[in-house]
Amino acid sequence: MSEDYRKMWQDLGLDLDAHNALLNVLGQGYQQVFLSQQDRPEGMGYFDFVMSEVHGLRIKELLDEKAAGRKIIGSYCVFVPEEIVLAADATLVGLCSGADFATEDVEKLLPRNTCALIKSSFGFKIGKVCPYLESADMIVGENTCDGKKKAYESLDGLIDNLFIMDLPQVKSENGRVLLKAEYQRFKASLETLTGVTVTADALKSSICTVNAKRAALHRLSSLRKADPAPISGLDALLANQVFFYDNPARFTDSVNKICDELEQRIASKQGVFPEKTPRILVSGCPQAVPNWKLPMIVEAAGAVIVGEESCVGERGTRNLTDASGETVDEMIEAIVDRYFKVDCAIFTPNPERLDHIQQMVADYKADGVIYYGLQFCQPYLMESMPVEKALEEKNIPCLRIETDYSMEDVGQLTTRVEAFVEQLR
Ligand code: BJ8
Repeated sequence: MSEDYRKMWQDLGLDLDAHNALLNVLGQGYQQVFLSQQDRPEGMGYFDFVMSEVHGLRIKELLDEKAAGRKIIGSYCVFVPEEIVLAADATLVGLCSGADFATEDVEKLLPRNTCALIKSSFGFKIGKVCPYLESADMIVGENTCDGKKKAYESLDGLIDNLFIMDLPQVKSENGRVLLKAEYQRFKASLETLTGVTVTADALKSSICTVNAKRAALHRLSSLRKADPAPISGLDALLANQVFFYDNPARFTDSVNKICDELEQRIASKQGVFPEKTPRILVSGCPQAVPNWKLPMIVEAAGAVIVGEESCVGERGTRNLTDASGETVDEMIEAIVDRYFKVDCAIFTPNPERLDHIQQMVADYKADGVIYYGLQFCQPYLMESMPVEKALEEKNIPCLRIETDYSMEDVGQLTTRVEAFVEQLR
């Protein structure tokens, strides 16, 4: 560890011992899971570098931006519109929440039966181990599931500038009105924080920037339709995870470079798994960095993941925002249109999600679906019932997995996944 980095973390108020312990676990996990894969696309070298510098160079870049007067906004949900953040001359970072930390202390503030994602966000704050969280000038919490909603009440005492965004739960006209009002309130709050008024030009440019990074991921997704699969599910998930905190233009460029390489692989029928390897779609809760447990198990079991119906995946990135508006209001309308299509399980009813899962099965030629639910996540576990029913009616095999971030159930999950993969052969 360089002295510069140590000083940077110290200045952010991180607990250095705890932070180092986290970085060690992260580094070892990454090495074990990613670097042991065979025949990876060369372009993944960029993401290996990003991961090795996740608490280093990227944090330094953000701190340099702050020193130049730019504000950093942290978020826990894909409903927070990056377009508006960029247009207000600020930078958005997703706060990952994909690992257990300080669990004992967290359970003094939250009930034990809270999902791992929420507990993780608290653990990173209480343990003072997340440089993104500590460098943020504003954190956005959103009223989505009950767990998050109530957890933000407790987080409010731990975080200085917490902006709570109220989100609709029904896709009605009233729901849309609420979303627009909340995005306008968010815009006003950002303008106060940054001292920058969002202009039509800035908003148009930021819409194009975010569209470009989503379009790069659409291109990557589309290449995963090929058989043999040109990229592993693990590597594709990593690209979807890095989407949340990398510099947008550099991310877009790097994903497009991988896509160029994958196109050549497809042309020469070069795959990371042999042709006719069982193909799996993962559907359900978000898998945030460094939660690589499920794809690690699935791909070690001899199947390949070809898509993620998830907020760290296609649910979060599909649909571009119409950039043709000429006024700020017209473009806010377009942003509302785009985000209102996100089919999170907090919506009731939520038939679009069922349709999307079936569409993805067809598009990616998946042989089966693994429904991924975090323990105690009511919205996604409840919604697994209609999803399983709809898939069963179409004779699409589905395996429901309910788990957390611990490694205790890896053996048991491996047995179940292996049996499922066998069934697909
Ligand atoms: S738009 S999925 S990112 S809310 S796993 S905390 S739902 S109990 S994360 Fe999400 Fe936004 Fe929806 Fe996407 Fe609650 Fe479930 Fe925990 Fe969850």
